Amino acid sequence: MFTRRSLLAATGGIAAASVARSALAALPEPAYPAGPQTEPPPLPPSGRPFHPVVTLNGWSAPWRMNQGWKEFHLVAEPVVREMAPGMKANLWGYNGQSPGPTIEAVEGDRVRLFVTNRLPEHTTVHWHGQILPSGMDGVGGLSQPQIKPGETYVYEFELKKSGTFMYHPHADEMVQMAMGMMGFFVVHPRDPNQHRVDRDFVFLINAYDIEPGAATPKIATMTEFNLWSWNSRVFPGIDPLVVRQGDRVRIRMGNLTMTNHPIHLHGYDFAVTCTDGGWVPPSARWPEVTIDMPVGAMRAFEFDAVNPGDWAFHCHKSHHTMNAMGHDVPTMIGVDHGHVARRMVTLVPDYMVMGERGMADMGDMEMPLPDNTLPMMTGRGPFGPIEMGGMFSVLKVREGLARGDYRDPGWYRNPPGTVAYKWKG
Ligand SMILES: [Cu+2]
Repeated sequence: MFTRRSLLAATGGIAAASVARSALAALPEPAYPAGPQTEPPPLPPSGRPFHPVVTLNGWSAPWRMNQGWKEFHLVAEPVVREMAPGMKANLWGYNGQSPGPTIEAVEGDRVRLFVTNRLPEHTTVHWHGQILPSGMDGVGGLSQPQIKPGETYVYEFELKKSGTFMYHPHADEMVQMAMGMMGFFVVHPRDPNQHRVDRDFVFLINAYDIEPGAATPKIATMTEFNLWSWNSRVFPGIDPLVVRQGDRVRIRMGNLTMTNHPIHLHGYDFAVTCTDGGWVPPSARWPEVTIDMPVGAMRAFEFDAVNPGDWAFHCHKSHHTMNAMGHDVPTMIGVDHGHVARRMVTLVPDYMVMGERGMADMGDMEMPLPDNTLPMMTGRGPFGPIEMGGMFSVLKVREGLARGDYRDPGWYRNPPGTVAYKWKG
């Protein structure tokens, strides 16, 4: 799980922003992820200590220390992302994946971020939420020239505050964000015991419009997306959030879609503790069970995982927990088209009637699908079909897990007498 294919960057033309030429003699190697699974992060190999985050279906970028600078290398390039088993998308991302790797550093670190452009068009990187010099803010045309294909640019700044941030292009944004270019950026407190939690999960909320059977997103779509994803994965491709009972848990999210998402956690109430503007003072934290994620914003919430079980965790917009194909279905509830179906079958042997009693049948149906798409309602749990897709996962709270164990423990075994049951009169 910790092995990563490391590929050497072909160094393109190098344009230095404000860095000594000697520092650019050799670029840091950009590491690549092993796959679309969640990679539990190793402890920081160098630099100041911190408690690393877990990127859902993702990973954290390695770095090297160079004369007091913490150096990262992002390569912007086309990638293939498996959104769930059975469907792959042609996206743009960083270091072989969309989203790119999570950048983790510590308040006070001086970071040097090399960005190599291997896209067919120019790009930049904006460091959303960071307090930095205007010329490092990454807005193409405004704060710097765009990075042309083949060029490498350098961003250098000191991390002024800890918190929850992200990065994304500020060049041809509509296209580059619709294609999946984004990544998480966590700045840990200088004191590792400040804001300390036991498990700290991060993901970006994103969305794509990919026709069933196609693989490349439609980049001009404004609101009618058909794949609602977390870290460019959809249920049942989103890993569960595995937690040891009693742990203090933090979940951090950023929203880079074109609409808000009310993210709902079952089984718990939680406190909103951080935004991309900073930490919420304890006296100002507010309780929720659903947190609305505004567009272009980040939120973190925390809870003590005292209640064991399998707890649904999802967007509360019901179209966002469905995959492609579910959005243009006509309403057939109450329509008796039995005799139409009998006639149709004589003409079209595979003709199928759907939806006259609702659509729950579809969650348990083997339907022929075009290549490279996903059923709109899918997933199986211990009691049957879960009938979900898109932005849905499960928080799995279990007794007695080891500290660093994030492996899926399977389904929860409910104690006797604690499951809803059928009334037999
Ligand atoms: Cu949503």
